[in-house]
Parts: sequence; structure tokens; C-alpha cells
Amino acid sequence: ASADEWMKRSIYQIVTDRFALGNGSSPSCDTSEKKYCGGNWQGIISKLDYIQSMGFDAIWISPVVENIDGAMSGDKAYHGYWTQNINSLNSNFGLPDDLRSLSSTLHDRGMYLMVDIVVNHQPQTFDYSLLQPFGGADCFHSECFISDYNNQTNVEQCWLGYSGLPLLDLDTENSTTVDIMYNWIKNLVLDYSIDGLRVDTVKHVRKDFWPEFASSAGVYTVGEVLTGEVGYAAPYTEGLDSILDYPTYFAVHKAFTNGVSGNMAIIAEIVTEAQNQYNYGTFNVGSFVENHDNPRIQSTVSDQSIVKNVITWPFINDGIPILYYGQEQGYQGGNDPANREALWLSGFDEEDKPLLAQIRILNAARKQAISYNPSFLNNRVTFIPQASANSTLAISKPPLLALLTNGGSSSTESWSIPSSAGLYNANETLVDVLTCDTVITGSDGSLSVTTSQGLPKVLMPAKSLSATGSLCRA
Ligand code: ABC
Ligand code: CA
Repeated sequence: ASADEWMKRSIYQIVTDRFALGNGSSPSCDTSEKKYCGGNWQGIISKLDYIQSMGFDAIWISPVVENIDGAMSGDKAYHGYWTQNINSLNSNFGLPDDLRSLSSTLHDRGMYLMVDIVVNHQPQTFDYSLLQPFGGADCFHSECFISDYNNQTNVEQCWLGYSGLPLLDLDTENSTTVDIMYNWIKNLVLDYSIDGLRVDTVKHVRKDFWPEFASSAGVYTVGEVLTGEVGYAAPYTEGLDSILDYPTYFAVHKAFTNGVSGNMAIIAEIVTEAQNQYNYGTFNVGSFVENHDNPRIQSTVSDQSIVKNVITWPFINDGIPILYYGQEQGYQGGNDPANREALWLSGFDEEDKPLLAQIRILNAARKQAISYNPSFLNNRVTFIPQASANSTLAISKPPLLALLTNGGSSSTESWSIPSSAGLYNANETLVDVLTCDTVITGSDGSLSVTTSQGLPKVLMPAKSLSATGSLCRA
């Protein structure tokens, strides 16, 4: 599928080994052991109702190719990033036909499959010939660990990892190697009817490798460029359809998870910078607040009002919302590997899960916004300066208006959106879809509203809600 087709979607990110088992069992899973816990593709198939009922219409799964365990550390490759052979699959996750079934079951439900893929490296082993098809030291850049992130050649041609688990850096300057990779991705996408790719370690491969890689894949590509800087990330939006919105991720965390000292204005600054610098703007960035490489929000924030504000962000931001599995269940794991908890241990419970309920509403609100406003997906978010301060941010993407605060559960905020913001008519009824409370604009179209307990609001004009939809039915 193309970037345009992906833009309407929202994505549920899965660590395949940790989501569900095909036989429905629920073994214990100690994340600190860094072992396989048993999740697999059949497990995902068996829990698609759970994902779809939250309103997601795409999933992103762990890398699928055959992996090799850590030679020296004893860590297992349960996460899928330690490629052994790009031409066979990781049998811990299932057989080739299981992956094909996952893909076709998703398609039958109108959902998309995004697969994570790695080009940049393979783990070092005692016997290079185990690594396929690049079975020799000469297929990799010579040994040096990345030591200077300000030196782009060092970032591209030296190795990730550390002495206990070195990641051999593929020689992507060699044209034979490059052609193998272009052919591989083309065949992988066709063989398993993949709809999109999450591309690992993009900044560690020279930029001009990527355009032909993306065109060989022929589907939407979203690249991981792990940086807090828009200026560093921007050039990568030329070679791939999109990137994961890491700069905004860092801004959101600074604003919300630094307690009262966090300044919300930093979000507006970074987003505006990105809107101006990214090729095609920020319309198809992958927008997220948690993933498998970073501590979960609730590992540092316990205030549930703040958590609810943070979770709202990707659904109101430009781009494609991505939710990391487990967030809906309130998981609290810290740094890798603690943030990769088994979801089956939650029992896939849907009752009494306030975050899950909120996510369902947010997905429905975004879908309703897309169908109500034909230009929703191509309109940039704007920030209402008069209603934004240190601890508040008013974000407009008509018909949505989100009022977010980092004040926490004991705070009360008063918001004033002047008529000059041009958002509303006189005496218009707006519905906070998170609570179904209503508020009416003034006779000049201005809006005054109070939020209590530091909770977020997502306001939509009553006229924009469908009579038959699930949102706050009259
Ligand atoms: C294993 C163990 C861990 C242990 C670690 C050292 O080794 O499991 O317990 O802590 C996979 C597995 C991991 C595994 C690694 C290493 O392999 O998932 O569990 O860790 O073998 C991608 C994937 C990631 C994957 C790999 C490797 C790459 O998403 O899951 O890990 O295939 C760099 C890369 C990035 C990579 C990330 C893990 O490391 O660029 O592609 N992710 C700075 C650098 C970044 C760097 C980041 C973290 O630090 O600039 O390049 O990411 O090391 C901002 C700045 C940024 C800065 C951040 C932290 O702050 O602007 O520059 O990022 O403000
Ligand atoms: Ca490299």
C-alpha cells in the first residue's frame, strides 16, 4: 500500500514474541532473561479481534527473518533484530505459511501488515559462514564501534553494539551487496503480501542507499532515524516515504514526563519545525509516545491524568498514530528489556481498562474526523497561542480541538480560545468525546472551557459527529 493509503490508518506495534501464543497458553515471561517467551504469528492471528476492537487497522510486527542468538552474551534473539539469514524465516514465530496466513487474515479484515526489517547489520558470530547470504568478513565494514555521533561516516560505517555483542556493519558501499538487498526486499514484500515496512537503523546507512530500496519494496516505508533533532532527521524524509517522529517523541516526553518543570511550548516548536522541513510535511510520519527501545511512560509517570494526556498526542498530531502494545493495559516496564512484557499476562482484559477505553475513542474520533473533513489528513495541526502556556497546549486539526495539560490530577485549567482563532460559529455545541460533556461557544464564536483533574479534552462540533457512529451518540 502507498503512503496515501497508510495515512488514514492507525498502527498497533507488536513485539511478536511477547504478544500472544497460537495455542492460547500463557506461560510466564521474565523480561530480564532475554529469552523467547513463545509469542508467534498464529498468536497474533488469534487476537486480531482485540486489536481491531480498539480501532486499529494495521499492525507492525518484529523482524521476521531467521535470527541467531548472541554468541558471547547468551541473550536470545527474541526481538528479531539479529539476522542470521535474510532468506529464511524465524521458526520461533512460525512457518512461512503462518506468516502468509497472518497477512491474508489481516487483509480479509481490511487491515494492513507492516514488517520491521534490518539492512544495516548482522550480529558477529564465531563462524561468519553462518550469516547468509553475506558469509564473509569482507561483506562487512572493518571493525570499529561507533564512537562519534557527530561524524556521519563513523555513524554509517562503524558498528553498533558493544564488545559483548558486536553488530557487524554491512558494506552497503558494495554494489553486489546493495543489489542483493534491493532484490531481497522486493521478494519479501511480494512473497508475504506485506503492505508496509518499518525500516531499522536508517541513519546508519548512507542516505542514497534508500530511494532505490524504497522503490524496490514498492510499499510505504517508515524509517527509524533515532534523533531528537528535526534538522538531522529531515533529509531522510527525501529517500523514504516517512520517518518515525522521534524529534516530537522527545519533545513530548520533555513536556510531560519532567513533572511540573516540563514546558509544553517545546512540542509546538518542534512540530512546526518538522512541518517546515520534512519533505511533504509531517502528514505521514509515524507518531508515537512509546516503543520497544524506550522506557514506558508509566515507568516514570504515575499520575494517570498526565498519562491520559500523553496517550492522546499521537491521535491528534499530524501523521499516522502508532500505539506500542501494552500501553492500553497500563504496562510500566522501564528500559529495554523490561519494556517488552508479555501481553498475555494481562489476560487481554478489556473491561475496567481506562486507557484502552480512551484509545478506542481516540481512534474513533480520528476516523470520524477523516470522514467528516475531506482535507483533515492534509491539514497541518496548528497551535492556538492564546490558549497555550507552560502547562497547557491547545491543538487544532478541524474538526478536532485537543486541550492538553501536564498539570496533573490536582490541577484545574481555564482555556480561552478567542473568536479570532476562527474555529467556531456563534453558539455552537461542542462535544468532548472523551467524556461526552458538551460546551457551547459564545455569541462571537469564542470558547471558554475549564478542565479539571488535569484531564485532556478532545472537542468536536456536535454537527461533525455522525448519528450512527459510536462517539457520544445522542
Ligand atoms: C541489547 C540488550 C539491551 C542492552 C543493549 C546494549 O543490547 O537487549 O538490554 O541495553 C536490538 C534489540 C535490543 C538489543 C540491540 C543490540 O538489538 O531490540 O534489545 O539491545 O543488539 C534499532 C531497533 C532496536 C534494535 C536495533 C539493533 C536497532 O529499534 O530495537 O535493538 O538492531 C541506536 C540506533 C537505533 C537503534 C538503537 C537501539 O540504538 O541508532 O537504530 N534502534 C543516541 C543515538 C542513537 C542511538 C541512541 C540509543 O542513542 O544518536 O543513534 O540509537 O543508543 C536524543 C538525541 C539522540 C540520542 C537520544 C538517546 O537522545 O538526539 O541522538 O540517540 O535527544
Ligand atoms: Ca552501516
